[in-house]
Amino acid sequence: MEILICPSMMCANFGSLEREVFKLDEAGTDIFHIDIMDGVFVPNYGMGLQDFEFIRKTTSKLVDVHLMVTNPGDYVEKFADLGADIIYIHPETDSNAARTLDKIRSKGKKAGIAINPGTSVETIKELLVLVDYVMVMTVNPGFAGQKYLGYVDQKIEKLLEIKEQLNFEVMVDGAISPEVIDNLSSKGVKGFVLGTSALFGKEQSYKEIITKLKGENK
Ligand code: S6P
Ligand code: MG
Repeated sequence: MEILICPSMMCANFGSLEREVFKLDEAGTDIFHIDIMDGVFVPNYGMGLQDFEFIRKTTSKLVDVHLMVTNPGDYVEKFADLGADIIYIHPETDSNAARTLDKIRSKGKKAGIAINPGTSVETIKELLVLVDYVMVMTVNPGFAGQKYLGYVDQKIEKLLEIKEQLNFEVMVDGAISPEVIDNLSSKGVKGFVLGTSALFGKEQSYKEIITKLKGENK
């Protein structure tokens, strides 16, 4: 099973964003991952609409948007219209996540939920028939460069057991290192958001890193 590599663009070098996108595209990126934050749902700000639009027009690869904002239902149509291929919402901050997921799909886009480390499978169970992707946060969302929270592994296993039957893929986001990829890809996790732990700020080129990760995790 080929893994999906999703660079977290808030970790890129903004001094040369266009070059970063070209290099990552050419290196084998599958999905560009764009973190949007509102300073309320998480205590930080991520990328903005202009960043999203710039990256969207600079690559023909898939682009996702990870909405770490309160009431994400108010924004999904906007991002669908701007060309997001996959839209992740946090059900923890949406009083009608089922409606929001429907909205995403009715725009012809793939729908995803991103779930915090403290959110259990039981609380999102009914949403699983409405999603294409479940992105398990392996850090508390809001910041790059944190530590991997090992207690989330149990939840990942639970989701992997039911993913075929309910027809969704499992993705992970937060402190994803090459070791974590080895371990989780062998269990059936499909996609990996890569930030400072595996991809950005390293001596090796993006191409060397991504080629190696894909070669080792088939
Ligand atoms: C922040 C965001 C993530 C990070 C990414 C950073 O919570 O959702 O996408 O950008 O996890 O990766 P790393 O390897 O620096 O933890
Ligand atoms: Mg993210």
